[in-house]
Formats: sequence, structure tokens, C-alpha cells
Amino acid sequence: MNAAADKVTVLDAMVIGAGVAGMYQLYNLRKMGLKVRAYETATGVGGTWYWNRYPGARFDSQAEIYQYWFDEEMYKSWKPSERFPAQPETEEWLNYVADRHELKKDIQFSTRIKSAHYDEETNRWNVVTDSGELINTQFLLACCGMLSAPIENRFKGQETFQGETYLTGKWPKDAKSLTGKRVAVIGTGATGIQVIQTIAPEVSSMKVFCRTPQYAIPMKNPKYSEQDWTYWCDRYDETKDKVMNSFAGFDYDFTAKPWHESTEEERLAVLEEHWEEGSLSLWLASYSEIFFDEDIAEEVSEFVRNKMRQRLGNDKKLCNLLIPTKDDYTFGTHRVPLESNYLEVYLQDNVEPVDCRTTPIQEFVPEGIKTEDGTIHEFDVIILATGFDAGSGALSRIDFRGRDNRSLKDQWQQEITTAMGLQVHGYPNLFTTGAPLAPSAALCNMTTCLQYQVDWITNCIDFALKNGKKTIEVSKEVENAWVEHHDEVASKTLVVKTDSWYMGSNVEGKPRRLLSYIGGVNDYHKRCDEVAEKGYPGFKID
Ligand code: NA7
Repeated sequence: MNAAADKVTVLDAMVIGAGVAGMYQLYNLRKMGLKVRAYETATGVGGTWYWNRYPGARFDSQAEIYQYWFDEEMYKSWKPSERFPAQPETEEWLNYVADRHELKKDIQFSTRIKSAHYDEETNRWNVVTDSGELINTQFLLACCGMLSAPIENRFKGQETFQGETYLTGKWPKDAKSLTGKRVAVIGTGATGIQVIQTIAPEVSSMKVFCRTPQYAIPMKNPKYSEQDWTYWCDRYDETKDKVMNSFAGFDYDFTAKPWHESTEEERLAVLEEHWEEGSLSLWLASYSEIFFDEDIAEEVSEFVRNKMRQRLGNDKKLCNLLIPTKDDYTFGTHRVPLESNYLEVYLQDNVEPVDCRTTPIQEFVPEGIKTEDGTIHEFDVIILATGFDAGSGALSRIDFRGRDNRSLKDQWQQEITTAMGLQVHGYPNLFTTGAPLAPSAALCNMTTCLQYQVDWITNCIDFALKNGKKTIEVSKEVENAWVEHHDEVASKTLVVKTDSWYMGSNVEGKPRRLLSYIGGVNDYHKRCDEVAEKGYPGFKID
């Protein structure tokens, strides 16, 4: 035990994480009058928007909906500069939120939580930080993020590379300029795509190690004037209502006539209209049939492929490498990235794709990357955009022990289960946001889903306390019923057939299960509301 361990901080509630969810959770619990504190690994607020400061990082939800809804005046006084602001602006916005509500005084930064053990004698959690500090708390709110556990060591010999290696999910604040450098990018997911399109003009040369191609949709990102923002401010209530009641937490939803009731011309018109939108609406508001019907999914995929072929000048080699086929997966069963000139980058002289399907990466060497055909590719900088242990990763990296010393990590190594992504049986008073089996694990405009969950959790705690109770624990029956429902909905979709982080298949040994509830944000809200309205049946509140 070190000196810090002599003192124990005693709290009513402790929040882990100071990102979008953690900040709001802190705000809510403090407002309830609880003694609450948040702990955050980073030196500042923002979560995802703190760590992912790689070139080109920006969100795919429009600024008018990537918002908090608890302070109308705050919404109206923050004026986004464009439709899809980049990371620096989003980090600035989250700082603005934190400062406006004086959140930082109750956040301890530069602190990683190592373990949290439930004491059945006292019905309280004992938490230990990386510096050995001890916290004793009644309620534990894990707002650790669904994409905050980057996969750092994917390749043999990574440490031997003599140039700079940058991981997108931990991009250093003092990263060196890439201008004039020979750069490698590994990974062409939503992250890799943003990096590639952004740095292509400045690097001297870039090799992109491509494995699974993506259905790319061009983003339309106009600048926002005062007038534009006034337009959205005038629609505050309407927009708030729309995002909370749509399939994916966006302000658009599936409203087109069903595919089979439409003519070919009508379908094409709908697809073209969404394409022109330049947002994720082609995916989340055109034809919901793409999630269930292979033939329809294939037709929409072909629509996107045709657009991509044109942009690649029908270059056969590039088309084969960069456009997904039916055998890969169909449109929408994998995270759809929005991009700006991503495909055109490959037509530049200084950019060369390396086909990782035919020549996989073997290892890192001091000069760069060796592929399995024996070629050594030399670089000054290697950028790893190789993804995250999504949904469960951040929580599994903390040693959570519930009743009977059960370990969440061990449990989830066997099977990942939760009740609505909000609680796990056996872990009283532990609540989670962005955890598996809720839309907030992936299929959602994050601010919508995280705020909903924080509100639900806050109301649940409030309910218990107002009834003079101390502990809340979901029963195994409720958890099982939720898992069964979740899987039943998932099994009807094509998403479960596609390998991606949505299914956990990007992490070796991770149990396969769709991580995100796919019954819709609106449906999820209805179901969770019902539990609350009925007084939390199946939850042991003592
Ligand atoms: P993703 O979508 O998981 O992408 C990771 C990328 O890294 C993907 O292209 C992978 O190819 C690639 N990868 C991983 N390992 C290798 C090896 N060994 N060789 C070559 N390529 C490899 O993560 P992102 O960070 O882009 O996106 C995550 C989410 O963050 C995103 O969906 C948004 O919601 C925000 P693979 O697909 O495995 O063939």
C-alpha cells in the first residue's frame, strides 16, 4: 500500500469516464444531491473526442443532432461551424459543456481505474485507481465508452520499427507533422478512411494496407452560418423528439414506401435522394429491408458499387480492391463510413494500395512492414487504424468483481450478456452506458442513446433512494429474457452474417454476438420506459 491508499474517498456515486455519457451522468447525480465524483484517464474531458485526435477525425452525425438535450440555452448558444464538425471543435464543445456546468471541479483526471470489488457486507463498491487511491462508493456508474479500448499490438515486432508509430485511438497531442513523410496506414474502417483522405495531400508517399473494403458514401459538409443555426434552434423541440423516437437516434428515419410496393424508378429516386443527402440516411433511412432481405440488400449494394466504380474511373484493379462484393458483405451490414474524396486518393501518384488479402502483413521490421511475399515496405511513420475491442473492451479492462467474487471479464470471455446494456446480474448498483446489447453499443447517434441511458439510470437510482432502498440488481431472469429478445431480433438480420467489430469478430477469442441492439432506438426506449413505469419488475431493490 502506498501513501495514497491510506485515505479512502467515500462517495454516494462514482462515475468512471468523462466523455459524453460520464459528464451527463455526473451532472445528473450531482443535481440529485448525491456526493458524486468522476474519474477519467485522460487529462481532459471528451472521451472519444479526447483520444481520437488523429488527422481528419469527425463525427458522422449532423451537428444539430450530436447534442445534449438537457440545456436548451446551451444548445442555442453553441454555434457549430459546419454540418459535421471535426474533432477539435467537438472537444472544444465538450469543454464548453463541462465549463458551463462546472463539471471539472468534480472530475479527477489522469486517473485510470484498475479494479472495483463489491463488498457484500456493506453493499458498497471498493474501487482502486492506478495510483493506489481507494474509493468507497454506493453506486458505480461505468461510462467507459463503447469504442475506447483500442487494439494496440496487432502485429509481430511492432516495437522494432524505428520510425514513429501512431495509434489513431491514442493519437498524441504532440504528434510530429506528416508533411513530406513516407507513411503507412493500416486499416480502412471509418477511422482509416478519415486519416487516409486527410493526409494524402501532405505526405510524400502513402501505402494503404487494405483488407476488407467499405461501401463509401460521400459526406456533404457545408459550413453553418448564423442563419443555419437559427434554423436548427427554431426546431429544438421537434429535433429532440425526432432523435429520441427514430430507428437509429438520428432525425431521419425509414419513411419510404416498402421496396416491394415500389417501382424500379421510385426505388432509384429514393436511393438517389438519400445519396444526394450526403449523410448516413442512405443507410439508416432509405430501405430497412437492406437489413433483412439479401436480394434487396444486394440491389442497394450494387447502387453504391456503381457510384464507387465511376469515382474510381472504372480502374479494374482499384475496383477489385476497394469495392466490396456480395461475397464480402452487403451494404449496411458493416459500419457505413462517410467520406470526402477517399476513393479519389487512390488515383493520386503518391498513394499506393497494398492488397492485404493476397499479401498479408507478416511483421513489423526496423525499416517498416514486411508482407508475406517477403517485400519490405519502408516508412518514416506507420499509422495503426486497426480498431477497438468494442462494447465490452473498456469494461473488461477493469477488474470488476460482483457478488461471490464473480469476475465480469471472465464471464464475458465466455458469453457477453447484459440486461438492456444497463446492468449485469450479480453486480448490484453497477450501471453501464455504451455497454453491449443496447443500441448505444454501436447502432445509434451516440448522444441520443447515451443521454437516454443516463436518464434511465438516474431515474432508477432516484426511485430506489426515494423508497429508502440501498441496492438495485437486475435478476438473472430479466437478463436472460433481454438476451433472448436481443438475439431473436439480431438473428433475423444480415448483420450477424458479416464479420466486423459489430459482431466482436475483430478481436481474437471474443465470443461472437451482435454487440448492439438492433430492434431500434425507438423500440429500445419503449421497452426501457416500460420497465421504469412498472416500478422495475425483476430488479431486486433492497
Ligand atoms: P474498424 O472498423 O474495426 O477497422 C479496423 C481496420 O483495421 C479494418 O480495416 C481491418 O481490416 C484493419 N485491420 C485489422 N487488423 C489488420 C491486419 N492484421 N491486417 C490488415 N488490416 C487489419 O475500426 P475503426 O477504428 O476504423 O472504426 C471503429 C468505429 O469507430 C467506426 O466504425 C466508427 O463507429 C467509429 P478487416 O476489416 O479486419 O479486414
